[in-house]
Amino acid sequence: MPPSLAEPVEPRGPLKPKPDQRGPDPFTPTGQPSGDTTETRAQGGAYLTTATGTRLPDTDHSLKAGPRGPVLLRDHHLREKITHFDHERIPERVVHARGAAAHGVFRAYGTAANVTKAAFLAKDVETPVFVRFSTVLGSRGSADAVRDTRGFATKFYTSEGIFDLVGNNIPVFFIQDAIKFPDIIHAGKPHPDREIPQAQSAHDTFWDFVSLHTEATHHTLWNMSDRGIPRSYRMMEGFGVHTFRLVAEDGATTLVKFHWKPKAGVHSLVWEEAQIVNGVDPDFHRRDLADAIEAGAYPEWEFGIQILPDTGEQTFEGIDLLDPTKIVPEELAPVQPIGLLTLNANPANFFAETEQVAFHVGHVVPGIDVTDDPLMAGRLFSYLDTQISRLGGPNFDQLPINRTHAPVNDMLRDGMHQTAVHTGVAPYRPNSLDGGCPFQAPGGYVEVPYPVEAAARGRVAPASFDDHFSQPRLFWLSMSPVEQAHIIAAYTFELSKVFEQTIRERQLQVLARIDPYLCEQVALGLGLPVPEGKPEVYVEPSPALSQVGKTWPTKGRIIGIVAGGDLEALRTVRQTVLDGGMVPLVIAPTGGVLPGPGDPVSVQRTFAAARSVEFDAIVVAGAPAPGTDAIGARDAKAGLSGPVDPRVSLMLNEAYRHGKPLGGWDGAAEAFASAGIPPGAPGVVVGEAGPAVLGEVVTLLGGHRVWARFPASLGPNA
Ligand code: HDE
Repeated sequence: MPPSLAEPVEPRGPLKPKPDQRGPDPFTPTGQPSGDTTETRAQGGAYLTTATGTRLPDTDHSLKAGPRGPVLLRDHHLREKITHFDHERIPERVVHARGAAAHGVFRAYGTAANVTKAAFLAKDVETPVFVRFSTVLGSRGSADAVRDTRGFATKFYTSEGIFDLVGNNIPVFFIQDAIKFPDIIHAGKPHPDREIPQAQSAHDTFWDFVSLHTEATHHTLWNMSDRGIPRSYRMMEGFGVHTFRLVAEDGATTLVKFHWKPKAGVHSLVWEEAQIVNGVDPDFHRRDLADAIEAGAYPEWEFGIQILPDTGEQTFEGIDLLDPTKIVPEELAPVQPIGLLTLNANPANFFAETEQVAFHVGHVVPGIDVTDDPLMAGRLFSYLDTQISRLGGPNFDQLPINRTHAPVNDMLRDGMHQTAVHTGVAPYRPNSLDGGCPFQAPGGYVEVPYPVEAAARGRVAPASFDDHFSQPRLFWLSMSPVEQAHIIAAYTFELSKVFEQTIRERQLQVLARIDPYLCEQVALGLGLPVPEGKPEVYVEPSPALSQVGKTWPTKGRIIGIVAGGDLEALRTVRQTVLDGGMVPLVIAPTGGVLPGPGDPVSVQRTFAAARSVEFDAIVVAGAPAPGTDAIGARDAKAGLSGPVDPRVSLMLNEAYRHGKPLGGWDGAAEAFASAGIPPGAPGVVVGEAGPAVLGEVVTLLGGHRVWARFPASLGPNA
């Protein structure tokens, strides 16, 4: 039955959760299945109650001494309602505050079984997961498409306990030692006096720090590349960053780097597009993830490892594996797929799940161990510590989203927000009163007895950590010309927002040590002299780092269809888009259904609400209807003659400049011309009405952008 416009007057039965809102199976705080099979949503019942279940006949009026009299202090319902509201907010995460998450499942291929005994990596084992993506710098309400690193944190609810892989979409970090974390974050956060800019690195304190602290050069270069502005959470790689140590059944150890490879490909926004997105739809990435899952276009990643021998030096081909500012190029150690992650359910409640989920680098399971990377050591302390203040006490592991799916028999007791009702009298060991339980578990988690180097204690770092420039150069040389051009533009933009000239000049000196052409072009853009300095090292590029030049699936991509005269062709194209697993959005002057013969075609976006950034490609299905004024749909008229609506022209112009495939027929050429698109421009398909044009557009979309439209870097390394 369609929902009525009037307020309902009769209660209805409890609401079932939508299929994609089901969280992990309910478990008791001690990890046993709860046996609670009710599937109602909280607040799904018919009648309003207090927090303690007493039914309430009125929640609209405070208890008063008469209609015009004072409100009475004894009104418990008023005080409970307001007090609870007053305490609805908890502190946001100190970093990674802005995020979105989803439930899913991880299925292991079994290909890692020879290097790790972790039960969840054995062949065909399926493990429930919860994944939270995030930006780093912005606060909880900040925009999604800012230039920043993205968090990629995965909670595996394995049969042996929780494994949290708390990674990023960039494989290196700004610092080599955790003691520098407050410094980099203080530099990146808004200025302490005015608390601006929000969620940006384009400001003085950030560039002041990174230009002085050159171990940040590699990560900063990745941020300035297209990786800093992902198209979607679904289209990002993920990295464990640190080197981990795997332990096989026989005790043999291997060093590994963890990778997530998105099935949809690694794609980015272009900078102008990202800026428009942040105004038009600040929730762009959050919406994209939820919409895709709701539509059944489940995002998928392959989990992979680079396998590196566990030699005493903990280096590989001269690369220090304990240095988190270094990658191991895939050409030297290929990423070997070990399983598939599928995100298939949206959270039912943002606060309960996405906000309260608590990751911790120390949550590991038998078969996976950490290394002596000094950045990791600090993280092992920090994540537990931060949850205690953010989630208000030491019992956050009992929150439903954080509960392990393995049985829990700990001897941790009491504390704020304790929800378990522990039985037994002897939470200590040894005991006889509880029959000696819980016993220490044979075969449980044992830290690898890795020898500690005999050396004098000191605030020191290995000499290899002084190399801050070989890998930034490697990254720069691995980029395609168009990616290099984007990097030049990004540095130029960011540094042009820096007020202090000395900081800009200092950063140019850093760029000179990455590449002379990069430095020269940025200096040119800033109108500053090119400093002395040149790269000190020779490195081989790693083609695997480039995002350009490959072909990717188009499933789940969004095709805007501007409605024109030929409804029949529009219907066919719309259906073909759907059949291809993509999302068609029909754009027209007004909402409702398109006027014309045959089955009705619904409009998803009006000219007033549509903006190019929402679409991966646009098809103009004949001459678009002109008939609205530039403000709204009030004066809409049917009819195809007249000038192209300026909002359609703007949409096509932006899509063109952002390298998006375009296609159309019957009058589309005029629409493209109105957008300033030259005839015969690359990636603009004008032809016969219908699927042929669409086919070409989709083929172009497989390459993500029409790269030929971008000015490429013309430097000597191009
Ligand atoms: Fe984090 N980081 N981090 N970080 N981090 C946090 O933990 C920290 C680092 C990462 O979706 C905090 O629960 C230190 C590297 C992600 O809930 C905090 C250091 C990498 C998330 C914290 C690092 C990350 C966080 C804030 C330097 C990639 C979001 C709230 C030693 C490998 C997790 C929280 C989520 C969150 C500390 C560096 C990834 C304060 C001290 C390197 C994805 O504990």
